[in-house]
Amino acid sequence: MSPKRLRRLQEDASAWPELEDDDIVAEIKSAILSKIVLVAGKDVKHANIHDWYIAAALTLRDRIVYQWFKSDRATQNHGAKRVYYLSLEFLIGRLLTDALTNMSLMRPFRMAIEDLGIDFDELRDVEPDAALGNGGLGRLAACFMESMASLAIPARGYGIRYEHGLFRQIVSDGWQEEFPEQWLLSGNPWEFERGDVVFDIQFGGHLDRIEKHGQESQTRWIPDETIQAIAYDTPIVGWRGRHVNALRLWSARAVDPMRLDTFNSGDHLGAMSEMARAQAISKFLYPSDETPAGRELRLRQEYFFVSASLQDILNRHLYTDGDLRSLPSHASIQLNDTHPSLAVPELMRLLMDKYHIGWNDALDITTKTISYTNHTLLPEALETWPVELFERMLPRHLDIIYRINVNHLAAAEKHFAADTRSQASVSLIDETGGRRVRMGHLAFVGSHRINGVSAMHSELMRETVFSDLNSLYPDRITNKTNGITFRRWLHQCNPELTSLLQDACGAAVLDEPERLRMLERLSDDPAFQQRFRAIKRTNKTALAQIIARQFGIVADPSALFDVQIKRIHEYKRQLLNAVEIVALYQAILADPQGNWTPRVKIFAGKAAASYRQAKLIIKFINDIGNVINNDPRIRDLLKVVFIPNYNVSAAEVIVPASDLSEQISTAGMEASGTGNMKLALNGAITIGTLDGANIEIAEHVGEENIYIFGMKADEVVRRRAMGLDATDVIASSPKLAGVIEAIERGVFSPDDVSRFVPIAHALRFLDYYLVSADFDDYYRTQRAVDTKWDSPEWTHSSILNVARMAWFSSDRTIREYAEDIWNIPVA
Ligand code: T68
Repeated sequence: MSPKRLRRLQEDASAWPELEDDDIVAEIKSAILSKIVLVAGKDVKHANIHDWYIAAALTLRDRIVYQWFKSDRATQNHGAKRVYYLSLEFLIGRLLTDALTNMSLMRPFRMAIEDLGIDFDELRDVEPDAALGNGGLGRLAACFMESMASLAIPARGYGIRYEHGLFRQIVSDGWQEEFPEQWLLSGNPWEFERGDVVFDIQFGGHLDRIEKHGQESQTRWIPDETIQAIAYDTPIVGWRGRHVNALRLWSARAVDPMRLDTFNSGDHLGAMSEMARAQAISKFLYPSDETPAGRELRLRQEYFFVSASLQDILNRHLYTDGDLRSLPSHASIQLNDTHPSLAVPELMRLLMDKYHIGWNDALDITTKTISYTNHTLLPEALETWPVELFERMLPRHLDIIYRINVNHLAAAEKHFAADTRSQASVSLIDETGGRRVRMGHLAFVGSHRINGVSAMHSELMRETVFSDLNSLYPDRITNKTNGITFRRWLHQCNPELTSLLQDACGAAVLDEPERLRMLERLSDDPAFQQRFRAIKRTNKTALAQIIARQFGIVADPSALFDVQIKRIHEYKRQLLNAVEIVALYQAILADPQGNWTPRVKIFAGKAAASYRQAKLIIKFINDIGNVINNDPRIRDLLKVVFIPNYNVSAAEVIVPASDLSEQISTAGMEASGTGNMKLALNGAITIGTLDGANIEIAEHVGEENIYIFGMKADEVVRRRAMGLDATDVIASSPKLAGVIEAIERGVFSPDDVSRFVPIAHALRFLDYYLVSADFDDYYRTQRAVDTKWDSPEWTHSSILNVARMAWFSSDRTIREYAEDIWNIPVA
């Protein structure tokens, strides 16, 4: 088969059945074999599994490239508007299976690889996760990239090519330890280094003001440090391979590799210090912000990738259009959180200082082009930077921010009249306790649209953090509830369920998720229920085997798999889950012959390296697991498993194997959540609070098919206003009191009785996250789960969860962005 015919087959979805054609398999085999020889430079008989992976990835990449060119040409020919998605994080995971499914080449590749005598699953597992993100925000960016490609929206993601992604978590004696992650160690077959796409990024120095007679004075920035940004492009293939976009990640380097004079004088390390300083920028994801040096590096990262991306965007626009005034009709720049907020002053600077556009036009172009997504209202996560640091690192940007602020405050003065509190609250500069630049405000004022990520979160944005800005600029805040890509989070991670869904709803369900609704009529059909349950059982068995192999813990696949997988954070309340486990343990001990539902409690997640309480919670989960898993009186009715090093690939195994999805954040604190969507889509029933997108999930799946408990957001506010002491709730809850006493007696830490005293103390006196206040309701709700578990009613609800999740596809979310924010037509 000619490559031409193969490409035609890939492009034409109706030719899909032909893809089993032996010719295609033969063609792929021969391409892989030649990569082993020509790229790895090895005789086939010496190739190791890693060589096979690289050869397979490159073979696939060759086929993607043609599609990529085609997509680019089409965009150019139609003069289509492009989206630029600026994000410091892209939590991509593995790309091989993603690209294979989207190119409709999974079956022939699998056959070719197996024919070559290589185990496909083993080959797939060789690929390291690209973990260029911390959690939900980074994963959302990756889902959005896939959806934009699937919807054929011309888009480019911009970020940093971190040499080390999110740390590798090892759990040693129950404690989290962090190790550097090395995803690039053995090369990255997906990326193209663009040696010719290089931009200068400048820092520091001072400003010169040039007074021009009778004109606006001009400001010139004389920076004193220059480094370079080099582009690396990774193709992102959309569903059915119809469209391919690029993710462009920047790597930092010094202008000169070393100072020769210093080297020759004998100072070999000193000669390379400039290189080290430059390269530090793209070395690590989110360096610790505990030290001033760490914070400064973070701001350098933010400016570095914003400046490189904007220079690139403007270059491309000038090349295709020639007039920067038309930028807003050809480009939409979406800021993923405040991390790229410097795009506002940087775009202003480039337009004014480099392209000589006047202030008013520059501001108009900027606000019409940029929009901003907010992902958190937690005060400690709202980014601000000391004015002093700005002055030193980015004096021209501070100058521009001040000028934006002057105009903005004049409008605020008019709007708020005598209300000086509101005037101060909208200022881009926080004057309370050391002057700081408010990055969220900067992004807000420099954007035409600001969005939250769930209905409740967007409403809270209007009511709390941005209420005054909202009153000054009404209608700027809009909601775009998050979504997930079904290709990765259903089709790839749960192929058996996907094939059942195709049987039940027609093959078109892969393209039209609304068809999942057709499951509703089958939700009580015993034969269908049985098939549905069998698939869940198979997925659970696979997970149980991993758990047995890695931790020596026996997890019975017939038990309820109760799963909490996400970053470890106090507001996400893994502690509430753990406290409930202890209460259940005590209840089983008190009534060993009771009719208890067997459960496996599964946790996975990383804590920020500097977050002590979160790391103590990890230790707590592991220690209670140690006691409970080894207590013969429990007769395996309750197991606790902490799966280390949670990442995208681990999620792809855990999600399809879950029965119960723990979404138990303190109401008002989780902006949206997206794990909640992945789990429900795979048939897990949610136990959760009325927080973030849980509320919308409840509306879609129906309140009979979800377990809601706990205080609502307004009740949380009222309860906190009464103080954080939980003595009252503990006094009225013998179960909670029993748990806290056991913790204090050292039942779970016999080697160090005081280890968990900080946890007990928080439960008693510092109940900011309302773990104690919500405990009884949570415990009660878990017992309702027990009652329904493993019944036809349970399966019915589980099926209805799958049937009613279509709305949570990130395709829907992206369509809404395209329509309301980017003004881009979607086919
Ligand atoms: C998450 N935010 C939200 N932040 O917590 C989650 N923050 O509710 C939401 O579903 C998700 O965003 C997507 O909208 C984060 O993940 C970060 O990871 C982060 C990283 C650096 C600095 C601050």
